[in-house]
Amino acid sequence: MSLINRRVQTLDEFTIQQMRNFPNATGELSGLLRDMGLAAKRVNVEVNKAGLVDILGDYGTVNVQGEEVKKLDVYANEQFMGVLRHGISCAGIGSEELDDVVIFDDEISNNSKYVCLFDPLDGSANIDVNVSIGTIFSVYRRVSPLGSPATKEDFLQPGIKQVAAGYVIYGSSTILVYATRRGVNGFTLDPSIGEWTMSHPDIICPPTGKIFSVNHGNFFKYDEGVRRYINACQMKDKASGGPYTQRYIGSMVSDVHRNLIKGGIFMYPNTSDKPGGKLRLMYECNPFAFIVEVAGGLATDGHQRILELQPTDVHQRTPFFVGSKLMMEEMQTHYPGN
Ligand code: P6P
Repeated sequence: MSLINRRVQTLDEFTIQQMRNFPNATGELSGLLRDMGLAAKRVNVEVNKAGLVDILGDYGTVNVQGEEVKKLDVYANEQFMGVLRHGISCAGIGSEELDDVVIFDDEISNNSKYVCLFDPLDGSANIDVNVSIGTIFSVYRRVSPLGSPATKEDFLQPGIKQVAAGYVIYGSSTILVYATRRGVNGFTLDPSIGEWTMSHPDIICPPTGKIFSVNHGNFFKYDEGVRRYINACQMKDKASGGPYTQRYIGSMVSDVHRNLIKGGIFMYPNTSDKPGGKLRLMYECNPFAFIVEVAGGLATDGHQRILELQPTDVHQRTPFFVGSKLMMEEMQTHYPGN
């Protein structure tokens, strides 16, 4: 069949179709997801140019258009915060880039149902070596009364309360994956029409896999149970579902996305020098935990389900284990205290 006639569903068409499944839907969540898609397209343009920074001028300088060249993560933060502030769906945001949450506090925003937390550009240290980086976001329904400004309690909800979560990978192609309780779907940016087009419908995390992802450089800083599980992964043979391979890009969105699609386990355990772990609960671990659980996988801090952790701070960290159900269950048998 000629590609010209290929019927491809766009993100906008998909979110509107999803809304039709909920006759009482106001369209606010669909609107918020489309807003995130717009900001991601803008960030994608700048990320793709990042390799040309010499032509564009170093960050903090003024480029040929006379505009100040911003650090990409600052630019990305402004893009996501901007579309949400000027949309009709979000009352406020929390961001990896900002010390505290931002309450939009205007009449439209105060009547908006949702708040959003995001890491606007995770892994940005990888930009100058052309490794994929990404955006990670999480959406909660407010617990504070509509008509009033959002409050801190709207942001400090356990991950189980998320209504949607997603990520963008700015890589060899640019993909946006998001989950609601109804499923996980992936959209690849088609630059020829500037639209997110359905490329990964109904993503399911394979119940097992052969990939384990962990920073081996920290091996002797991990708890004994984690070291025992890593050794077990390295000793897998055909009879025990192996051999396994270790894959670790050092960019969470890429590592977790690959394991979500192919099957595998991603681990960022606590270490002797980071006893609380490195990754952030609210805008890195909760979104991925939600997405992977909806797709059939599991996510814990080594002891309990990530989505059941009660947050006390927007920037708090947690040990993080996420991936295929059977691999996660095996890992948990090695982890101390289980
Ligand atoms: P390490 C990137 O800085 C990041 O936050 C995640 O994207 C990534 O998984 C992790 O840190 C890598 O950390 O300590 O292994 O370099």
